[in-house]
Amino acid sequence: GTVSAEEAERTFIAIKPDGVQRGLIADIIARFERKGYKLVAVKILVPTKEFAGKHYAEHEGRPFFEGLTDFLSSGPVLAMVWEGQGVVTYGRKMIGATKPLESAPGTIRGDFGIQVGRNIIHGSDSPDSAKKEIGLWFTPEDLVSYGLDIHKWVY
Ligand code: FUP
Repeated sequence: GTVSAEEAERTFIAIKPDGVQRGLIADIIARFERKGYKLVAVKILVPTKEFAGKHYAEHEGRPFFEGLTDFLSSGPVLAMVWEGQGVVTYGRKMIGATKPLESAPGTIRGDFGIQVGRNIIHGSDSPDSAKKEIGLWFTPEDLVSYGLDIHKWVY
């Protein structure tokens, strides 16, 4: 069935500098794409440390905050918005637990990571944080509205 762009569920996904440097962009995008989710915004950028602090504002004051924001601003990040039913919760399932050694095999962090400070990818943890994070990283005009119809483009 179809869902209007206004009511479509969206999540913010970012491949962190370790994931970009390790050449995992295509693998990670492929997982979301094959699941059936739709990529509606994407860009690559090096966030400033201040911007990284805004993204992780809820962790300000925690002992790992400095290291975390240094890390996120240390190189290119691939920022994306993915759309589809259940994409916030199921996206988190595909990503795996925060600590890679506690995330299941078959998840992104489970398959590729070892340390919590190098856990490859970020995904919004609720529809509310998805809204906030999409608004922080993208403008409304960045989000592309389109239908997916394979047959129309093959024939
Ligand atoms: P997640 O939503 O799975 O990315 O996890 P959190 O929001 O709890 O943590 C955000 C980021 O902080 C994690 F990706 C990694 C980092 N972190 C640490 O480095 N040490 C910790 O003890 C907890 C989190």
